[in-house]
Amino acid sequence: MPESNHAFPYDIEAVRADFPVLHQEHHDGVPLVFLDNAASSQRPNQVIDAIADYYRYHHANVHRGIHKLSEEATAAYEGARKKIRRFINAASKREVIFTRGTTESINLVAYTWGRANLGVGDVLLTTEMEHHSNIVPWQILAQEKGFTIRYVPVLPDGTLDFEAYARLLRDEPVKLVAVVHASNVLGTINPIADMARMAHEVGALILVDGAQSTPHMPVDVQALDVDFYAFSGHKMIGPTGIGILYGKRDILEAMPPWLGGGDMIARVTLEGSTWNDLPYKFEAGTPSIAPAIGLGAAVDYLSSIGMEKVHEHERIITAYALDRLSEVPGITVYGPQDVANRGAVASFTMEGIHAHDIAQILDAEGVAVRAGHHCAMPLHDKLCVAATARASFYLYNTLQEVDALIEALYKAKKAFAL
Ligand code: 7TS
Repeated sequence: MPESNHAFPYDIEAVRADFPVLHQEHHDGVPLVFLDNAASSQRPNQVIDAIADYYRYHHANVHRGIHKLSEEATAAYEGARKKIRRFINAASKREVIFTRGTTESINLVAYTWGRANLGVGDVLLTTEMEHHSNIVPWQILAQEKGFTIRYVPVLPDGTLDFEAYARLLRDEPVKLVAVVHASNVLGTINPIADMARMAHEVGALILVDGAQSTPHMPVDVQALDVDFYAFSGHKMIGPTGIGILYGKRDILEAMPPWLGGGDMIARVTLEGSTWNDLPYKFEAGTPSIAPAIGLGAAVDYLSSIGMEKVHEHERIITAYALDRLSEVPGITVYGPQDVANRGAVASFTMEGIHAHDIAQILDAEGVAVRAGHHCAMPLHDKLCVAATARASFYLYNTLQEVDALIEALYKAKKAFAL
């Protein structure tokens, strides 16, 4: 068991000092222990300052004005896109589309690529461990287009059933695999490079939901060889209302646009319109300029630490959390036990106490966790639980905060006379 935060690969106190929200008292003198990072992370001063600086000194609409402010805003907005391209190693900035977040990115693919390419007789293959945002858009489209959705089962150890994946790819006319990189409930990290190779072998494309992976580990879209990759800014110390859809250039070029309006056109006549180049074809209207710039600053911050180190910190803290949770009588933790293939979330149930009651008692102790189905109802059905409590960690969390969680859980047991 690591005894101190010196085991971490970077100076955790220096990182914490950058996040003002962490230094408040929650209820009457109880320090805040923020363990709800899978829902949304906190922001450092560097991100807050980048947004404030933009609004104070550089704001104008982008891609339009000939004046200086518009040029500055455009340079900052496009500069953020370049930073994000580097962060995920996309081949070109044309492959990096700004959206409102993971949900919108997946919907974009569903309503453009999906609507043009999926029909009666086709199969879309997804999994039982998806967030609703990688299930519901496909269900809505399937009702319209008549294709079939099949689900790769989750095994009792919290990993995907790869025999079933191989069999479904072999036996079914799969056109698209839509899979999560890291589960927001189980923590499972799926072997995306292998899954992409297998999908491509049968001529299918692969879309990856990277909402819980991009913030926590190095992501290289070219090494993974994925066709689409979606993620959100707010889970990676960036602003809300901004996210990314990465897509391979030739696939994006062939896709029809989604939202129509300003910026996404090359020429408009009363008879019809032609489309702008990538990525603008998919960015209709005035974009979320300040959030994009904030996301650029978030990427700078994460890169300055190094994503390998962020991941290493999370492996240490998750191993410690799993270890300490297993000491608490009556607790069941879901997902793989091996932290090599697991992200920094620990979802659990406690015998005799509902997940919502756990979260409420923890809150009184200053410990913020989420309780519920975490937008993964089919997975909770599979686990045969209505709700779990979830502690999720990020780059600023400490071993002492895990200890605070465990102490608060013992208080919950006491409150319920267990
Ligand atoms: N995919 C996964 C795996 C997620 O965890 C989430 C959000 C999303 C997609 C949707 O992201 P959004 O930014 O478009 O909303 N997950 C959670 C969660 O676990 N608790 O709150 C939100």
